[in-house]
Amino acid sequence: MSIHDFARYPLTFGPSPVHPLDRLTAHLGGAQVWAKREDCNSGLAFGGNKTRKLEYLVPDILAQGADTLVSIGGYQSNHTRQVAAVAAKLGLKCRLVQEKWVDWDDPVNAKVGNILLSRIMGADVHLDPHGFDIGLRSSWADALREVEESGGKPYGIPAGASEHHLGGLGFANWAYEVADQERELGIFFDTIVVCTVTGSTHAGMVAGFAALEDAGGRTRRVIGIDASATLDKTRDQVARIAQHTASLIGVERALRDDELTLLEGWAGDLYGIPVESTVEAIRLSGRLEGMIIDPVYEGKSMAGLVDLVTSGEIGKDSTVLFAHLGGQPALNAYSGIFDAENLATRGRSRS
Ligand code: 1AC
Repeated sequence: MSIHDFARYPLTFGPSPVHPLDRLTAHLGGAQVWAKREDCNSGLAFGGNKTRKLEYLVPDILAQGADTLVSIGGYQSNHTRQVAAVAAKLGLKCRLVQEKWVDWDDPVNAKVGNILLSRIMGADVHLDPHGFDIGLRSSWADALREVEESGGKPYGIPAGASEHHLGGLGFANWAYEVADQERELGIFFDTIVVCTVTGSTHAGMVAGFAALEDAGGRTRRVIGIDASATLDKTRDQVARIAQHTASLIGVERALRDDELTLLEGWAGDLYGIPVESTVEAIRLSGRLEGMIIDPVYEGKSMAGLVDLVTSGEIGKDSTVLFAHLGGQPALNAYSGIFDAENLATRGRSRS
C-alpha cells in the first residue's frame, strides 16, 4: 500500500500555499524561512490541519452510514470546529464534547472563536469540566453512547483525529505535497518545524517523509515543538502514530530515533497558556509578515523556530518550512493577552 491507495474526500482547495517569510528571515539573520499555510487550505470554516486529516476519514464515515459525528477537544478546539464544518458540509449531525482543557479566565473563552463557529454551524456543543488530556476520554465515550441510545448512528473522531487509525494519513500526504512543491520551486526544505500536541500532524509528516526517503528522497529533519507540556506522553503518542501510519503507507521498517524529534522549552507549564515567548512570536509574525498565529499552537512553534535559528541549532544555511496549522480563530478568546497591563501580570512569569 502507498498513500495513493487510500480514498480521499476533497475538503481542501488543493495543495496549501507555500511562500517565503522574507522579513522574518532578514530579522533572524539567516536560515531561509518559509511557511506552508494550512490556515488557507479550505473554504470550510477557515480550514486548518484537521481538515486535511478529515479528508481521509470521510470515506469511512460515508461507508459506515453514520448520521452524527462525535468529537472532542477543549473549549477553543480547532479540531472540533473543523469537524463541525465537515458535518455541515456532509449534511450530518455533530455532537461535540468541549472540555475545560485550559484554565483561562477570560469571560468569553467558551463563547467566541472556535466554539462560536461550531455553534453557528449547528453543532450540538456540550461543555464538560474535565481538564487537558491527549488520550481517549470517557466523556467522548459517553457522548457516543448517548447518540446511540437516542437512535443515532455515531461516528467517533477522537481529539485531533490522532487516535483514529487513519488520523496520520492527512499529513503523510502533506509530505508528498511538500515534495511536489519543492520540485516546482527548485528548493529543498531540510528542516520542518511543526507544533505537536495530540500527535498525528507531526506523526503523519514523519511517516510521509520516511516513505519518501525510502523511495530515494533526501533525508530531512522534522522538528516537533511541544505545546502540551506532557512531554513523555506526547513523545510516546507521536512515535506510536508515526509507526502505525508508516506501516499503513508501506514503510517496512522501524522508524529511526533521529526521525522522531520532539523539543520542549516553549510550552510553558500548561497546554493552552501562552507565555512571554509565545506572545512575542505572535507579535513578531504579525508585525513582520502580516501572518497571524495563535497563542496555543503556532505561537509556541514559532517561538521555538526563532530560538533554534537564533541559537544556531538550525543552521544559517538551512531552508526551513514552518507548518502553519491554522489555529488563529482561538485568538478572540485570548484578547486580554494583548492588553499591556495583563501581559505584565500574567505572561512574564513563564517563558
Ligand atoms: C488538540 C487537537 C487539537 C484541537 O484543536 O483540538 N489541536
